[in-house]
Amino acid sequence: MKLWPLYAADFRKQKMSLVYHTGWNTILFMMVLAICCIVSSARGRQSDNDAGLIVSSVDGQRGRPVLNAARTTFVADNGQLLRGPFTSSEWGAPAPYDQIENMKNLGFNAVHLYGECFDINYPNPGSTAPGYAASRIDSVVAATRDLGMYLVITIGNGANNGNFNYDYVMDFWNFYAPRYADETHVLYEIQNEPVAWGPPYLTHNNPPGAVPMTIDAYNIIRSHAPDTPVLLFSYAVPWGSGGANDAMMDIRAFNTAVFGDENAVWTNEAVAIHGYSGTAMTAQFAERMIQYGYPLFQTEWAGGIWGETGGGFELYTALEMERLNISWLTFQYIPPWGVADDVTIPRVFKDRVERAGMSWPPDFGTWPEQRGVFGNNGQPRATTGLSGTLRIQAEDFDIGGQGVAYHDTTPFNQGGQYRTDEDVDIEMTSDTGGGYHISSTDDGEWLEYTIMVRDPGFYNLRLRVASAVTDGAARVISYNLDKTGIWTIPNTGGEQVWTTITKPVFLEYGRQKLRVEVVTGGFNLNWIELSPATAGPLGGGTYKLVNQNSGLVMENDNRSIVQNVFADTNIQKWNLQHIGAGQYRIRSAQDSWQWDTCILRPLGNGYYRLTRVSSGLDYEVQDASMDVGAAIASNDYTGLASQQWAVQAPSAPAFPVGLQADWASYEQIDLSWMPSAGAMSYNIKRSSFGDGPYTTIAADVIDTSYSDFDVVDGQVYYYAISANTAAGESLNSGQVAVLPWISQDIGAVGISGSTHYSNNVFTITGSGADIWGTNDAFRFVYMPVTGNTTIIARVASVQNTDFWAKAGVMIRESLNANSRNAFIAVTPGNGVTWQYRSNTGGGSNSNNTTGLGAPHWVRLERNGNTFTGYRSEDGVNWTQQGTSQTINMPTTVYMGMAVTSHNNSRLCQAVFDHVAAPGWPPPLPPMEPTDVHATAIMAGQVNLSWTASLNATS
Ligand SMILES: [Ca+2]
Ligand SMILES: [Ca+2]
Ligand SMILES: [Ca+2]
Repeated sequence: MKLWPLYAADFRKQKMSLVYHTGWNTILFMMVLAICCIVSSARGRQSDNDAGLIVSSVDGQRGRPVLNAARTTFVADNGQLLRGPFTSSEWGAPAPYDQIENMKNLGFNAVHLYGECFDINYPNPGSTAPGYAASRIDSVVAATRDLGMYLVITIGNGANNGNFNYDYVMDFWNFYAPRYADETHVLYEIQNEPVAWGPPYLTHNNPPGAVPMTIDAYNIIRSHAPDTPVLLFSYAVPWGSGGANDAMMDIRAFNTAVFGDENAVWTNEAVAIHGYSGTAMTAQFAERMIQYGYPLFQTEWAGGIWGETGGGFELYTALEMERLNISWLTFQYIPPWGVADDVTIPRVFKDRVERAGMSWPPDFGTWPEQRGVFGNNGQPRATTGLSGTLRIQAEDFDIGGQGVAYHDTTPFNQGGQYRTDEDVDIEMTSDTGGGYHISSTDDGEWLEYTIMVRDPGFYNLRLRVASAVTDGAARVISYNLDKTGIWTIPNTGGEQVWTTITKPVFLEYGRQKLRVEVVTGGFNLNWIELSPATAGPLGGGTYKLVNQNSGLVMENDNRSIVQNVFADTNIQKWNLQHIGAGQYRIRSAQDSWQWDTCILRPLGNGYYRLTRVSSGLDYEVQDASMDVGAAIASNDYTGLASQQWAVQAPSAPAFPVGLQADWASYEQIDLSWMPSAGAMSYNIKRSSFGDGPYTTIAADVIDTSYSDFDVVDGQVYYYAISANTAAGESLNSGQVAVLPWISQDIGAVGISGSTHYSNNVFTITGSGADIWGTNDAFRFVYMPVTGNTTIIARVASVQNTDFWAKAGVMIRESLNANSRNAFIAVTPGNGVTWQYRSNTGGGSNSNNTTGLGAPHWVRLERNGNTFTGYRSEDGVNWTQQGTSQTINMPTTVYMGMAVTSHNNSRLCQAVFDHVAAPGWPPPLPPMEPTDVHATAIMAGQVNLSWTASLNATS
């Protein structure tokens, strides 16, 4: 079994195999390991005695990286791959020592440094000469040396990407090659992306001479630093196996010039590659280069993740580099600054690795978890197209042991079958097909399976179960999301009487851990199946796609998509064909042009999300425009009406749009809307709960406005309206929530902000220069509150309009810009900040913790005149941010959520959920009662009983 192909060093293999192949003993062994770590502060990296230990103390300088035996890459002195994020000293101070040290906690042992950026005019008089960042580079060399990490130094491109300056490169290496020649932890990478594209550089004219430059720079480095590993070429776009053939032209030219032999075998060199031809092409390039015998080093790539516009760590290239045994440096930066994403933000890096069950043996610390796939050559079991079924045997749970791949409450495998060194209980099964099943399930146990979902969408999830108990229950989690809720396991009439239970689930694209939780045990589990839904939520046919916000339809405008007034023309109609898993091909009724493939995701209110299969992003009308001709684009889904679509027969009546509703007084809510095409009258509907069920409070209203007098101050009301037309009643309009919260801009904002509320999620936009100094400018969603109070919210996201954009919870004395206030906020680039203005019109003070980012919880408490801010990763464990402040405020203050873009020409969008404040959240709708029993007692009397339902008050 090739589980961990990365251990080049035998000592490590032995130790790690102990970890993997023991169940109960794992924890004990890890404890012993931990104790060893504590007592061994100085460890000889080159010695075999303790090199397998996981150490997080300062270690001192590492030995030279060497090419591994398989000649795939440079590895550390203990055989580990080099892995790291980047920092830059091109324009200012690089990451400081403590931030570099923190990288060890993220599983890294290396740093990529863009040391200087070349001056395109060098050596013209007045241009910047190499050496300008020497003291900054020295600091990173020293920090990585002391921390026992490796460092790859290169020349960055600044504003001249895909270019190089020959004189600068030569003078740079004449300056720096001798400077760090004796630093055994340093590698040199000649020049970042000297050409915008991939190989062969020999034939590139723009700029020409990248191969001669490489040859000359290499000779300079070698003349000063004979033992330092050198990375060559730094191809931005490796471009598959053909690219590898082209790269061989460059390599042969290099070899001939440097070694006098075009087939020279490298001993201290590797080809640097970036990932900008995509995962598959990059991997194909690497495989071919390895066949040619030339080692590689991945020194830059970045990408998105399914369902997110943001960048961040792109898993799949990293997984390919791990599979191919190639060291990698990802394009996420070490705080405090950089040009991509902060690697310490969990959403950017750590969460992605964990969600995917990705693992590697860290040089330091205890993360990532040591886990892997059982069997299947160590590769995740993958869904097989839009019609095939993936069956995962329950007994093939992941490798990693107790607390990592599973939780089991009893020592040893009580069934004694199949995997006898694990604690999970496994028996032979009597079920069809034989094999084994999981037995002795107990409350709270769980099992994990790393899977690969190649086709996102709707699946039928099946569990093969047998149970002699009536109250068995499970829950299935994947992509870190609850897919099933609590799922009752029926009593099948015996522990060997098997049945299959099914639930429809939505699965995101990609590698993910699928976890089966035992909510209430007592059942047996043989296998788990995933098959794509064979029918979609809508039948195939011709539809119009109508935006909920604008009421306008998608139109094929010469193969770009815009919104327009529906005029029943073919360019406004679309043929939808279900191809499996809820995925639909969408073709224009005009010319059959296939516009896209989308998953139709019903929202329960008659509308759909149109989620692109390729990206996971959702179609929306750009900027929520109401204008004819506005573009249709895809973006992160935040629940806005402009992202919700009616998929309707062309003849369906138009639904009303433009519904507005707000308090007119404490006893009156006024509604108004735009007249809709074909409407003869309107029906007014209201609910106390989001998305209904609605009660029609007025029917056949002729006007386009209405006043609701049957309301009570302090409650939340949801309204929707429908139109009555000759063709019948329309779909309900989008819903409007009337909240006890008030939303307004504070101070001098450049653009007016907005607040949208749906399903307990607030989407708030705000502009404004800042909440800081003597005056604030932002969007505030608030309520007046009297006395001691607390507000809690999770900042689910905050748009990066500036590293100092802010989204958080605030208490302020007044609605004036210069008001006293206390504020705890999440920023895109500066972590969580606690700040306050103690005097009206006075300055502001703050205390921030970097390395944190949305999603993150914030809490603000008032106790008398003492204000305290807290932050939390999970809403359970809270850490005070900064110190409590005494601020004189009146008994009644304004409390709520605040968003500033820190950029007056832009709106910053922030999403808040889990908001808790006095009287908020409003009560949930009661669930239907269950288990209703009627018992005849005597003539004239029947007794009824039922199970109390969630949230019911009577
Ligand atoms: Ca057990
Ligand atoms: Ca068990
Ligand atoms: Ca089985």
